Amino acid sequence: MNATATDIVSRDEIRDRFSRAMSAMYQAEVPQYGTLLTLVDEVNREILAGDTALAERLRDHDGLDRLGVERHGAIRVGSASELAMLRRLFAVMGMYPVGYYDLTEAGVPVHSTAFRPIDDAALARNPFRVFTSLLRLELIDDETLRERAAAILAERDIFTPGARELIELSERQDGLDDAQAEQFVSEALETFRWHRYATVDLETYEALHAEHRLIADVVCFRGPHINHLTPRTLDIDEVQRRMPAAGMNPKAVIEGPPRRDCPILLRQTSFKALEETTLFAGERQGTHTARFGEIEQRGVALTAEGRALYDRLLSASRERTAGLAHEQHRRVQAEAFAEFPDDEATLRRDGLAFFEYRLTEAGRAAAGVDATDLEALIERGLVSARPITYEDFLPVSAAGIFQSNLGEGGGAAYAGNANREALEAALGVPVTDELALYAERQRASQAAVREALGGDTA
Ligand code: OOG
Ligand code: NI
Repeated sequence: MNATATDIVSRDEIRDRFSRAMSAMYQAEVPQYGTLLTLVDEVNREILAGDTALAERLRDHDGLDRLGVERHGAIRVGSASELAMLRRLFAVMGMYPVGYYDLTEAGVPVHSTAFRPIDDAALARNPFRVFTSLLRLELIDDETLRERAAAILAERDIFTPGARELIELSERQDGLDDAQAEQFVSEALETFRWHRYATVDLETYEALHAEHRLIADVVCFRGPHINHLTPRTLDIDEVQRRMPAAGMNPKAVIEGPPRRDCPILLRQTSFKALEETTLFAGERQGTHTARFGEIEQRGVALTAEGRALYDRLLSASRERTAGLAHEQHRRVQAEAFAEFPDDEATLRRDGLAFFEYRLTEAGRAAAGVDATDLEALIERGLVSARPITYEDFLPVSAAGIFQSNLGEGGGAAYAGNANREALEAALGVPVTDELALYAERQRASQAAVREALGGDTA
C-alpha cells in the first residue's frame, strides 16, 4: 500500500481531520463539553457582533472561519516508550515537541511538553496542540507501589496495531495518502478514547490514588484518555461568568495574567472534572474523576525580559490573592500587574514582547528609505508591527488547571525535580525552545522589511 508523492496529503490536513474527530469523540463522551462549546460560540458571536473592528482583524489575520476549532487538548502517559511512540504519532500530523514544563513545583509528579505545529502556515491552518505529560514513577517513595505501577504499565499497549503500522508507513514514504490518512485518524483516535473499565482492582486503584490522584489516572486505564479539550474564546471573563447558569462548575479563578487592553501570554479556565462511573476488576463499581473542559484566550508572546517581569508580578500577586474570591482576586491581581506596560508601542520599544514587522502600503511605495530604525519607520507609517501570538503554555497556570481538576490533597512533595534531559531522553529528541521560535519569526520579519526597503538585512 505504497503512496506516490503526488498522493500524499499534508500533515496539516491530517492534524485538522484528527482534531475534528477528537472533538466529536469528546463531545459524545462528555456531553457537558458540548455545552461549553455552545456557550463559547454564543459569547464569540456576541463579541463579534458588537465589535466590527475586531471581526475585521480576525477575518484578515486570524482565520475567523477557524475560530471554532479547538486550540488544545491534554493527555498523560506512563512510560518513556509510550512517550517515544506518541512523538512519532504526532509527527505524522506535523506536531513536534516544544517547551519543557516541570510540574513537580506544583506537587504534581509529571513533566510535560506540548506537541504542536511550528511554522506560521501550519499554525494558521490548524493550531491544535496536545499538552503531554509523562508520569515520573521515580518520584514515588514507596518501592512496592512504584514497582506495582511500573508492572501494570508494562502490560499495556496504548496503540492499535493499525496505528503502529501507519506511523511506520508514514515514516517510510514521508507521509500518507488520503485513504491512509483517514485510517490513521481513526486508529490514532483509539489511543485517546475513554475506557469505563479500569485494568486493575479497586484496591490497587485506591493505593495508587492515595499516593497521588494523578498516578491512579495514568496507571489504571488502558490508555491515556484525552482529559480535556480547549476552544478559543474572545472573552474568557464572560464565559467564566456564564458557566454556572449553563450548568457548569467553573474553577475559582482564571489562570494567567489579568484582563488587559493588550492581552499577553495565555489566560485559561475550566469547568471542573466530572465524577464518572468506573468498573474495576471483579466487576466492582467505583468512580474516577479526570475529564473536564477548558477555554483559553491568547495574547502576545513575551521575550525573556517580558517573561521575567510576568513571572515576578505573578508570584507577587499570588501572595496577595491567595484565598480571595473571584471579584477581589481580579482587582488585586490587576493592581499587581499595573507595572506591566499595557500598550503595544511600549511593549515593543521596551523589548518585552515579540512582533511581526511588515511594510504598509505606503512602505511598499517608498524606495531608498534608510531602514536602520524600524521604530522611526513605524512612526512614519511605512512599517506596521503586529503582536505575535503566544502558542505555548504556562507552568503555573497548568498546575492550577491540574489542581482544580484533581482536587486538593493527595499531593506528596515532589518539588525541585525539573529534569529536562530525562524528558528528552524519553522522547528520543530534544524539545524545541519556544522563545527561539518567536525570536526567529520576529527577526525574519524585520530582515524582510529591511531587504524590501533596499537597506541592509542585518
Ligand atoms: C494538563 C493540564 C495543563 C493547560 O492548558 O495548561 C493544561 C492536564 O491536566 O493533564 O492543559
Ligand atoms: Ni489545557
